[in-house]
Amino acid sequence: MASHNQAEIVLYDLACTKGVCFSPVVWRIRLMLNYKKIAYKAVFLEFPDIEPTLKEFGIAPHAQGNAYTVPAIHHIPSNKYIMDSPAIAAFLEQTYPNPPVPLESELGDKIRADSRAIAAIVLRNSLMPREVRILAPRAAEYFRSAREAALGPSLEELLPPPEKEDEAWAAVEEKMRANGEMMRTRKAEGPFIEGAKPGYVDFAMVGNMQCARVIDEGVFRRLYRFEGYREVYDACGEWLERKD
Ligand SMILES: N[C@@H](CCC(=O)N[C@@H](CS)C(=O)NCC(=O)O)C(=O)O
Repeated sequence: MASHNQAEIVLYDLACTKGVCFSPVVWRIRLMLNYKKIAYKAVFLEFPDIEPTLKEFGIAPHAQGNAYTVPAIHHIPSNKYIMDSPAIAAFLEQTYPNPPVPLESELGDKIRADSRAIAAIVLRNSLMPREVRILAPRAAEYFRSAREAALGPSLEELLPPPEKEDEAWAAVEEKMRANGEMMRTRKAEGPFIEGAKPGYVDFAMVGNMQCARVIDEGVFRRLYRFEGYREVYDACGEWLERKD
């Protein structure tokens, strides 16, 4: 792996008190950087510092939603700043085409859409109230007020008591199993969604799992126990090693 000193890319990441990457969206890009062995260094930003930092670079805000988000990158050789994971992924694929990371997958899109439809709420309720516990005080305050304003209940109210949380996961069990099985469609060719080689969709699914893992090992295990989820996660293990 190329050293941090010769970085061609500065990756703007989301800080947590564990000092490692945990944002699911940043993980997609990290997995791509690690897989392609691109030399990069990461700068961790606390939630309230994302906007002022990225604005200062002259990056145009998003038209909708939060104006500034991570991941963002500075590509040093071309002096380009890019925000938004799809734009960053497309840039990396064009600039560093080997090894290739296919950005499109019809099968993968179906798996991701189904996974969101099945588990988004249960996963959110398990993760969001725990996420606040790994943020530094200023970031935790920002996160809490933004999320509570958007959702209504307090973060603590979102987290069900243990038996209710088990029930909520049990209610999506069958559908999650079928979703995981779909990830094994090309198992004869290899462990990834499209078979032998990873694509962006594998990195998106594994990024979500790694986010869960950093926040709470127990929530991660609720995903990892499904066949398909487990194989893809394990097959990406090498590119999950660098987290800082
Ligand atoms: N569409 C963006 C979404 C990225 C995103 O939502 N990032 C979160 C961190 S996981 C963020 O930066 N939030 C800023 C905030 O909440 O103010 C992408 O794909 O890059």
